[in-house]
Amino acid sequence: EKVGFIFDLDGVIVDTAKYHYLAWHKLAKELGFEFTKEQNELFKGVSRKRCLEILLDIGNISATQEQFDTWMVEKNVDYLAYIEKMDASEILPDVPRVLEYLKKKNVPIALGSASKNARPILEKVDLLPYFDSIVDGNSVTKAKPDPEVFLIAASNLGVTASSCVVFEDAVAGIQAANAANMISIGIGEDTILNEAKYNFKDFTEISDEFLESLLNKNHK
Ligand code: G16
Ligand code: MG
Repeated sequence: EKVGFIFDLDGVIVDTAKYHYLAWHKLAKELGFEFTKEQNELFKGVSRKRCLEILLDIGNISATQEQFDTWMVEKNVDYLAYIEKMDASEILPDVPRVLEYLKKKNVPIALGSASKNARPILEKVDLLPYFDSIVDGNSVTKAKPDPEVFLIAASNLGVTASSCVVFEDAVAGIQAANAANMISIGIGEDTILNEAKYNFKDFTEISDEFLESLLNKNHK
């Protein structure tokens, strides 16, 4: 039984959360309130639409559909201005080593992200060629913690769900991976990602031996 690997984007491959934050912060300011870094934690792995709903809740602001749509566009335009300036130096530590290791072993690799900007970001940082399938915010109808994004990725890779390994930095993402019956690996704070099967601070802590054990399914 072939093993497949699925990577989340924001917080796993690149730290775009800081750019999402700057764009949301600017919008909040225009609407007359402060949006904090702590509040930004709630936005990780969450769709753009849901983020704006939460933001308006925080600011206690009600919007017409037209205003809502305008603000969605405005936030994304600001976000894309940051993305435009990204390059390979923004790839998180040891991500290329892990991707290279898996590629050498002919392991199928997918992206499983909530972002509608996933493809241009991978292009910007020169990682697009590593991915056999990209499942992003344009291809799913149900957001994490629903397992849909990862189940589509598994099916695109031709791998059964239980033979997939998922790297995630968001609680909702770990829950989605678990709901899909996949091996969930938390990247970040183990106290926050305590539902994950394994936890690592970042990819520098993930050895080739550990990757090999995942491929051979002899990890515990
Ligand atoms: C990412 C971020 C979220 C963001 C979402 C949608 O998810 O973590 O904060 O709201 O994508 O992004 P966009 O506005 O580009 O469509 P992931 O799943 O890559 O961590
Ligand atoms: Mg993420």
